[in-house]
Amino acid sequence: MNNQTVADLLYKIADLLDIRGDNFFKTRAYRIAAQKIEVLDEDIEAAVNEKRLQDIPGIGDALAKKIQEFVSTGTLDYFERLKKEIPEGILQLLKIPTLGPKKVAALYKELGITTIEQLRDACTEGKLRDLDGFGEITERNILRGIQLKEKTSGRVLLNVAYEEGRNYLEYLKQCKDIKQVSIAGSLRRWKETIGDLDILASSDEPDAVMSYFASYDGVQRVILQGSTKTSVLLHNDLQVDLRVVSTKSFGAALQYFTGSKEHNVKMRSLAIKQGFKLNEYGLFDKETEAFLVGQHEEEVYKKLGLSYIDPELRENRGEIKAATTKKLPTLVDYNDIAGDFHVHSTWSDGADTIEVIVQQAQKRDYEFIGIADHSQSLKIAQGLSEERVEKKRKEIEKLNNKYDDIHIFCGTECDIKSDGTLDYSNKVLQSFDFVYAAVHMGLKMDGKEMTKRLVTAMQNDYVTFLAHPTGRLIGRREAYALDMNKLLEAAKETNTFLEINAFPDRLDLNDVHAKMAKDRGITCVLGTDAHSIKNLSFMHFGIATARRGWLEKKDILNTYSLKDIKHILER
Ligand code: DGT
Ligand code: CA
Ligand code: CA
Repeated sequence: MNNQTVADLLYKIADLLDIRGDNFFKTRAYRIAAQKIEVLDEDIEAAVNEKRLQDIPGIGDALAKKIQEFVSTGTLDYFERLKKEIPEGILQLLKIPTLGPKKVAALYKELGITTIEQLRDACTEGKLRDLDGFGEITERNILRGIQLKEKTSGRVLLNVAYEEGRNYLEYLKQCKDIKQVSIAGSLRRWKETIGDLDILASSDEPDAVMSYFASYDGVQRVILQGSTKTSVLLHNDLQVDLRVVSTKSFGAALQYFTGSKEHNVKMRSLAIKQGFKLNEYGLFDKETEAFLVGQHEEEVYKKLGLSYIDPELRENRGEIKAATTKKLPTLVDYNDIAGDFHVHSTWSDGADTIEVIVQQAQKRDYEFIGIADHSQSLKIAQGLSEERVEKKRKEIEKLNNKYDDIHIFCGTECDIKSDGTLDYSNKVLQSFDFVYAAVHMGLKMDGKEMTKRLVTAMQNDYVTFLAHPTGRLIGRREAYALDMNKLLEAAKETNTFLEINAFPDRLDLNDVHAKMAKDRGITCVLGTDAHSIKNLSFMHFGIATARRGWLEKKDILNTYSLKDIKHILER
């Protein structure tokens, strides 16, 4: 056992004691000892064996006894007991700037929060502001802290990981020693940012597979190479982990390595309750250790009495309970989308003409496409004057006559001014088939004002959709500190469809908000915010976000028949 491991343990104990509220001198003693051991220039095991621990300044009898126990047995009873009182996972919360032990303790005791995911959800849902010593500002600071942490810990946007993953998978599929291969981890769950890429394969020749994996063109260096796990770093510094298992275990391993960790923890305890043991090798009988299932993921869920849970739902947000009672939603499918409402053309700041966009939409088998260019005040994006709106409408009319197997909706992404009024007169707004209201300027206002601004905009009779409602840009700009409940209430009241913007750095509404909208009976609308035809392919990130928010077909306007959409928009 090396010195750092011992030091780390002592630091952990100090943190846990801090959270428990123990006195300062006690926790300080652990930290001082940890520091001394970190810089010790001999092996701690030697000091233990020769009973010289107490010679190290800062280590008294009690600590020496604990260190000795840990070094000789590999565990420490005191630490194990402490972890029963306060879950160890909670320690990662301390790494978020602005969160000290007192706050972490309150989050745990009042809301049962033990992970960053839960904390993010609680902040997003506005659950912290009512706790003693917290407020809306704390929520915002915590969200900022989490974002900052993700940024600095090198997470990439979903689309970047998606591209890399797809290419790597294509390459692996050509390996003759691989029987099955799949993406796992957060990418399989379509999370909005990805820490590292996880791939799972089955094979009888793991070493050959690992060598093939490490020889991929995009590899910058091999971090570690073993026969069950190999990790490489790609040229863009994205880490990729490959695990190789036997065919018999492929399903159980896929379940395990897809995560999320929180989902898995629940799954394992459910298995234990039913007399099973679940791990990455399979589902076993707890008593006899006999292998029961493991080849197919579906079998694992089935054996535990659950309906199959789609990877996008595996975030421990109630999916396991819903799967026991057969109440899981039938998620919107990646093929259910009949068109895209949010596309910019050369009329404003898009790169392609409407006709080129239409042809590309046909290739995607869309039944309709919505052209939503910017409004007049947005000069940097060549927003359209009222006269140009008219000309654009004429062009769309012509194209609608020319192409009869696709319908083109003439829309706009109209700016919402600071006071909530819109950038076009009602007369002009009325001339569009649909109106996205959107904020692009004057972002510096507090949450209350911004909520009012958006609500006022939705109250305009001609506004049909609210574009990227929270304004966040992942890793670059935080969401407005909106009163989400008020916003949703207003959307419901005014029959406004809320956008799930599919552009990878927006994904706005996010999964949690999308679910809140669904739960209130609000219909969402998907748009890619494409500024070139290439961006039309972002749609699947929007669908994934909808699926992560438990949305079904009926919850998304883009899945309706063209006839129904026209009817709804005419209202
Ligand atoms: P990421 O990479 O941060 O975007 O998120 P994930 O979910 O891909 O996490 P990662 O790469 O650390 O691990 C991949 C999966 O492996 C994870 O979702 C669940 C499983 N896993 C990893 N470590 C543990 C663990 O300590 N316990 C359990 N139950 N599952 C784990
Ligand atoms: Ca991962
Ligand atoms: Ca990983």
